Amino acid sequence: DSSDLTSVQKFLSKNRVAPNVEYSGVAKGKNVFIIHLESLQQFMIDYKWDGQEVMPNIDKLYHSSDTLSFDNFYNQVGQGKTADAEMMLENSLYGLPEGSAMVMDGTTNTFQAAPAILDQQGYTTAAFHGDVPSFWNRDNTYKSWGYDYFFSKSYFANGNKASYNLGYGMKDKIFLKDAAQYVQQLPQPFYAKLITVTNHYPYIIDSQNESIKPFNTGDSTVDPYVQTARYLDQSVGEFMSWLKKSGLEKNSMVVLYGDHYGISNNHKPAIAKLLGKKKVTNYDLANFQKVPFMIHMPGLKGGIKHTYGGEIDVLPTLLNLLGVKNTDTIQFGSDLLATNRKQTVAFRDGDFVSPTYTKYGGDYYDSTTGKQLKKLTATQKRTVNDMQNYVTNSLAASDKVINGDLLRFYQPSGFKKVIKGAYNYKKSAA
Ligand code: GP9
Ligand code: MN
Repeated sequence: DSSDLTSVQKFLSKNRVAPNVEYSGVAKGKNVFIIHLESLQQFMIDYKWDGQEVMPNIDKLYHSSDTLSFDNFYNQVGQGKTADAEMMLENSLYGLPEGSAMVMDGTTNTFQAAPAILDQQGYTTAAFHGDVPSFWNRDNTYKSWGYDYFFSKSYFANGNKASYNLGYGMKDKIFLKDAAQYVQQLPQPFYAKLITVTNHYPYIIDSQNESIKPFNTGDSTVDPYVQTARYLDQSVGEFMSWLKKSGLEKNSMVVLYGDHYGISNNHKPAIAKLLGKKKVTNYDLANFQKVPFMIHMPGLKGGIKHTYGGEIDVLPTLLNLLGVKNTDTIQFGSDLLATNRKQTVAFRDGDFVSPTYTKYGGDYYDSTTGKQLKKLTATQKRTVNDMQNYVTNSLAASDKVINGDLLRFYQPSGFKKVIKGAYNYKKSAA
């Protein structure tokens, strides 16, 4: 009930961090692109294989002086995978300990999500995905989040041709090219989310798009990952050139993120080979949960930032850049550019990473050396306990918000409740 909301608010106000004022509003009024890089992991940045740079386009963006890049940014998903990533990115709420919140609560719950917040700032909002709209219950959840438009497969002229599809939907290059046609017609400023799919297990690539050899770990689940990652990189490269050519780049902020690991912890020998190690520890596996996170905008004061953060922190970061007031929202992350961030990053199972200590698979490590701490000193114990409490309480409070549908009792000042019935994503007959 609403007394649960009071305890959540207490927790949040105790942990609230002021955003970086130097960056406040630098992207005010810009179009926003959220480019979801399916299963893309941070270790692939600057990775060389087969005598080549695997992802030259994404690497170039990563190192651009107009890009804010983060090299300690973690995926924090649970069983909901992509859906958990979307939930965190656009609501700063964690996915649930089991199942997918988008599926279980996306239709009925009240949310105060990025599309609704920006819609109320005069933005047009649209999501794009080259598969059926029901996957992860997106068609219902997006209404609750206030998306004006949801362009799924049936909207694309090429969407249903077998040769234009691979794995989970339309091939990324075709999808992004077709989506651009719609993007171009959106009234500005707009917020557009583009969800790629080709770099998804089992990493199927067709011969005409093969441009690099598979890895040679001998693990057939892992080896083709590099081929679809290369394809994703080319797709992003083509999209970015279109953006420049169209003239949209100069008034847009482009956010790119990897949603979760592509190579799961069930493939330790292969992971060791890819990282050039004899064996992987739980510390290596914790590091392996890093995913790319980049914000690109002409004129942005960029650079590679080392702050520890994750998907939960994206929305507060973006709202600060966009100059949108964000002082009384129910959000569990904090601005990645804030100077006094907590930097304890929660994994969905209660493990965590931080600049000092890492807990993964129940083991503790010194984050700076990677050395396992088999026995903690009293001081270490205290620090680690504080971190654990923060992580446990944060996850529990977020779960309370979703399980209790607590946002129905709350409205940030100036925020208008989303009317789900106002949205209809069905393609009307031509
Ligand atoms: C399907 C795609 C994949 O629509 O988003 O979801 P995932 O399996 O990565 O959660
Ligand atoms: Mn995914």
